[in-house]
Formats: sequence, structure tokens, C-alpha cells
Amino acid sequence: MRTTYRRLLPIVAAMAIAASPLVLAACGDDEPAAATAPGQAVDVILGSPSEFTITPSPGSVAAGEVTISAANRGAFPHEMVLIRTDAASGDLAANGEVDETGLVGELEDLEPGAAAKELTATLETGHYVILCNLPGHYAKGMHTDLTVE
Ligand SMILES: [Cu+2]
Repeated sequence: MRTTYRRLLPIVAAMAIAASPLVLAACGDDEPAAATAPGQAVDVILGSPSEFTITPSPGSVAAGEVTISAANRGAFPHEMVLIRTDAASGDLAANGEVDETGLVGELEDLEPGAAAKELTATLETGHYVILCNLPGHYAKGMHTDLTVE
């Protein structure tokens, strides 16, 4: 018996190693990505479908490095500001413009029809708000939520 186990052990170990990538691949569609997932991308559209909308796709990402690509498809200039805050996107203190406490980064001077600009940041788990902070734009509804899981 002892001899048999010694012969089988390396074979069993090799099978376990060979099987593990299959297990990971099989659950990849349903499970959230690992916290170390590299190069996640979020596309943010400003100015469409109406002028004062701002829409991220997807609306939630896993913690880690995230590249946000923002394009203005409206008629007016806009900007994209990313803030980490527990407040809902519509509940930020604003007096014409939003207090940018918790600022992670921003893309300024997004001109209508211009090429998208990119912002890469390492995001920790939490709640974030994406908004346009040109005077009056936040009040017109130009804000949305981004969840980092
Ligand atoms: Cu704007």
C-alpha cells in the first residue's frame, strides 16, 4: 500500500494543479473580479442622451487600478470630477459648484466632440461620485454614483 500511495501522490498533485485554471475560468462570469484585477476600464459619457447627464459604464468596478475614459457628446464644454464620499451623488454640498473634498482626480476642458481623455487611479472599496463641476452643471443634474466593490 505504501508504495502505491507514493506513486499516486505526484499524479494527484499534478491533476490538482492542472484543474485549478479550469475552476477559475468556469466561475469568471459570475464572480466579482479579484481586488488585484489589473486595468479595469470605465467609460464615462457626458452630455448625452441629454446635455446635463453623465453616465459611467459599468456603474461599479472592483477595487484596484481603474482607467476612466471620459468623452463629451453634448453641445457645451464639460468636465469630469471623481470624488470619494459616502454621500449620494445628489446630496453633495454645492453653492453653484460642489465642494471637492475627497477629490480623487479630474479631467478638465472636455470639449464637445473631442477625443476622450483618460484618468487612471487606484480605487479602494467605497462609494464615489462622478460629476461635472462647471458652474451650475451639478445643480442641473450632472452627477452620478460609482461603486467600488
Ligand atoms: Cu458640465
